[in-house]
Amino acid sequence: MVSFTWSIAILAGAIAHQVASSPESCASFCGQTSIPNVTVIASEYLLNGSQITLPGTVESCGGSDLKANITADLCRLVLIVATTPSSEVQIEAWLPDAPSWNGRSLSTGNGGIGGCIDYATIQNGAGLGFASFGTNAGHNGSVGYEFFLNQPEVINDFGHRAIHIEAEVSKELVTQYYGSGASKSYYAGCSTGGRQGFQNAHLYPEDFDGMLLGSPGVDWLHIVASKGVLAHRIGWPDLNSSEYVRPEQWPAIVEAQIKQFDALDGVADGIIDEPTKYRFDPASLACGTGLLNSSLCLSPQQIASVRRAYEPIANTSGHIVYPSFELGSKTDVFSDNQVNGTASLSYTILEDFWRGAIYNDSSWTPDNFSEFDMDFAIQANPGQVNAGETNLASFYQKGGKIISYHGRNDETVTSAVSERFFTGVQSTLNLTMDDIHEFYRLFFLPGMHHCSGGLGAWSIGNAQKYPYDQALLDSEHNALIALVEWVENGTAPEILVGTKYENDLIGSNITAQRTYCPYPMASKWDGVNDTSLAASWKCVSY
Ligand SMILES: *[C@@H]1O[C@H](CO)[C@@H](O)[C@H](O)[C@H]1NC(C)=O
Ligand SMILES: *[C@@H]1O[C@H](CO)[C@@H](O)[C@H](O)[C@H]1NC(C)=O
Ligand SMILES: *[C@@H]1O[C@H](CO)[C@@H](O)[C@H](O)[C@H]1NC(C)=O
Ligand SMILES: *[C@@H]1O[C@H](CO)[C@@H](O)[C@H](O)[C@H]1NC(C)=O
Ligand SMILES: *[C@@H]1O[C@H](CO)[C@@H](O)[C@H](O)[C@H]1NC(C)=O
Ligand SMILES: *[C@@H]1O[C@H](CO)[C@@H](O)[C@H](O)[C@H]1NC(C)=O
Ligand SMILES: *[C@@H]1O[C@H](CO)[C@@H](O)[C@H](O)[C@H]1NC(C)=O
Ligand SMILES: *[C@@H]1O[C@H](CO)[C@@H](O)[C@H](O)[C@H]1NC(C)=O
Ligand SMILES: *[C@@H]1O[C@H](CO)[C@@H](O)[C@H](O)[C@H]1NC(C)=O
Ligand SMILES: *[C@@H]1O[C@H](CO)[C@@H](O)[C@H](O)[C@H]1NC(C)=O
Ligand SMILES: *[C@@H]1O[C@H](CO)[C@@H](O)[C@H](O)[C@H]1NC(C)=O
Ligand SMILES: CC(=O)N[C@H]1CO[C@H](CO)[C@@H](O)[C@@H]1O
Repeated sequence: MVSFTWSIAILAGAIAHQVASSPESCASFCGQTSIPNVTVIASEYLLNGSQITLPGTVESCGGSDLKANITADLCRLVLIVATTPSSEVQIEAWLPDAPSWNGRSLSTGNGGIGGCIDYATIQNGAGLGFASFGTNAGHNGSVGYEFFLNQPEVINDFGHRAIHIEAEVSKELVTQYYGSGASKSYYAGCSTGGRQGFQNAHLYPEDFDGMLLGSPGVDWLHIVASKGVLAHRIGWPDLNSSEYVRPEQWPAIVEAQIKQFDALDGVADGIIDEPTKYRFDPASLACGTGLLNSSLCLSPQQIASVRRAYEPIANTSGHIVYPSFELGSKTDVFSDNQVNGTASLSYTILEDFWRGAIYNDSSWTPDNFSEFDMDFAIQANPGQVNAGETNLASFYQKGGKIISYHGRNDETVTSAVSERFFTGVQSTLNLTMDDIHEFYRLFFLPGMHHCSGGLGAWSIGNAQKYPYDQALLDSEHNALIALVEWVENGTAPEILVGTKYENDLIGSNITAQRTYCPYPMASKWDGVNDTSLAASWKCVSY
């Protein structure tokens, strides 16, 4: 249990840092800096409560209408860092005035194929007093492939370099701006941001003291490839084939899974708490059984397709390399695959990345995608993007801490990926469960989609999700605060409490809360009390 508030912690952090910061000191940070390869292209002093527009933002990062909320009186800097003669990253820095600076720094990552600064996490971080940083990972835009064509160094930035550069530049900048370095350096990211974090802990263990890593896309190439493999398993791109299962059939298939498995965890709430425990047989949805009407029921060939869709993925030499798709999760990432009767995969990252970075071929399409294309990508591993490396020994030995979380209803990164990675780190480092829990704790959140959203009580101060609930800024309800207390006070998070709000609007009326537990413990209803109260959920070992 927590017994002190975050505001006390902020003050404790700030005492040592009474250095002046002001519009003048902000303005003085413009142009060339003494940090090698770094140019400040914009500096502006902004007041808490104001809102800024970000003109020039590319469409897929929010467009010219993109706005950001200023959450402290701060100095905002925009930096360009030349990473090689043919590549550069853009870094966003929000530096709260010295009185509200908590003495720490917070860096952030990206999503998908990157290219967008994570303003949501920066806003949250600056609001708590962190000197907060973001990066475009070396290119602008989260859709497209042109930025990767013939640009191996841009791929290197996205693949492994951008977060390291962000960490180094942020350390230098904090020292120059405040006159003293950050007491601790943190990182928070989700999805690709989670991948970047784990990879950074492996490659550059000195960069951060604590990392909050959501729904991590470790083994990124298999994650992306799986969308193409599963689409082909259900008959795509031949929309007329007898194997093809149409988009409108999938919600009924997922509904049937929820009907069958939901209550087995003790609570009929529409949430399958542990989807990896079950196997689903679609035979009950066959035409003629009466469960589904004539427009949705499955033919024998379609039943075989659905079975295949829920099998794990093996590479071309027969080794299972990617776990089964999550039961109870919406299937759009592979089943939303036609536009007006023409085959077209809505999950565009596959085509973009294989075009731009794997094959360097702007005419490539995933129409004939197979496990050969998957294996080829794993072999090539451009920019070291795959990031499945479980050797976190240096990060562990220096005392770094990782809180990871993953929704059990994640359609994009199957949550079993986190289970496999955690177990992999444990075995690579030869750690007992107590040992690994000294530095790495994984929390599963049943009913959470990818990074946020879903039926579950998913709000835990998630990375990439603005705003924080100002009434719940404590180490039980906010995972970043829990991380700080673990790193700085040695208080490891025994539980996290997730919150569900009316209309899923963070900060509005609370409709439910639930206790979550470090894996391999799981959260189970006590069988008696109100399921919408956190205290009714206990950590149990399965
Ligand atoms: C900024 O804050 C307002 C008011 O709280 C909110 O409605 C809006 O969504 C926020 N915008 C961003 C970009 O976070
Ligand atoms: C920013 O303004 C909000 C709203 O007035 C306030 O709650 C918050 O404490 C301020 N933040 C800082 C860092 O001053
Ligand atoms: C500056 O960039 C060049 C490549 O453009 C690189 O060789 C050099 O190491 C960089 N300097 C530092 C201090 O990072
Ligand atoms: C990204 O966009 C910014 C302007 O918002 C620009 O300064 C920068 O050069 C662009 N980066 C790349 C790699 O195109
Ligand atoms: C599918 O069948 C329809 C009509 O039966 C036909 O118009 C269409 O061209 C076929 N599409 C393909 C990709 O074969
Ligand atoms: C089949 O069921 C779906 C969902 O309940 C409904 O939208 C659709 O109209 C039904 N089709 C027929 C042919 O009854
Ligand atoms: C699909 O059809 C709709 C309605 O006819 C049209 O508005 C839309 O542009 C079409 N989309 C594509 C990609 O052709
Ligand atoms: C398949 O996966 C196994 C285990 O990771 C690996 O040893 C093997 O080289 C892979 N085969 C191919 C063709 O990539
Ligand atoms: C793993 O650790 C155990 C003690 O916890 C030790 O007995 C064993 O030799 C270690 N194995 C390896 C391969 O280091
Ligand atoms: C650490 O613990 C002390 C005493 O329990 C408390 O006063 C302080 O606020 C804590 N700091 C953080 C960052 O949690
Ligand atoms: C929150 O709950 C109160 C009391 O039940 C109600 O009056 C209010 O309308 C609710 N607020 C919202 C935003 O729904
Ligand atoms: C936390 C909580 O509310 N516990 C209650 C659960 O139900 C039992 C039996 O009704 C009560 O005794 C507990 O106080």
